[in-house]
Amino acid sequence: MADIDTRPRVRETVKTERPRLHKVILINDDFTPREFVVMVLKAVFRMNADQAAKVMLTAHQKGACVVAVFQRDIAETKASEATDAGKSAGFPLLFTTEPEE
Ligand code: TYC
Repeated sequence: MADIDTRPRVRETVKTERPRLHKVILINDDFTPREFVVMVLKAVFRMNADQAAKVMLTAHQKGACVVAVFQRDIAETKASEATDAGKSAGFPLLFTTEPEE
C-alpha cells in the first residue's frame, strides 16, 4: 500500500478569456445639429475638437461611425449618457453599442 503513485497524471491549465470589448457607435440623423454632436463627443468621450469633428462627419456621411471601444458596462454607460444628452435637448441623437468580433 505504501508505494501507490498518487501524483496527478494530467496537468491542468485554466484559461480565462478576456471579456470582449464593445464598440460605441454614433448613428446619423437628420435633425441633431452638427455642433451639438461635436459637443457631446467632446464631453462624454473626452475627444478634442478635431477628433470629434471627424467622427461626426463620418457618421453624417456614412450613416454611422465607431466612436471608441470599452469594457461592456463602460460602453453602455457612455452610450446612454450621450444619447440622453440629445434627448434632454430635444434631439434624436443615438449612440448604440455592439461587441467586437
Ligand atoms: N446629419 C446631421 C445634420 O445634418 C448632423 C449629424 C451628424 C447628426 C452625425 C447625427 O450622428 C450624427 N444636422
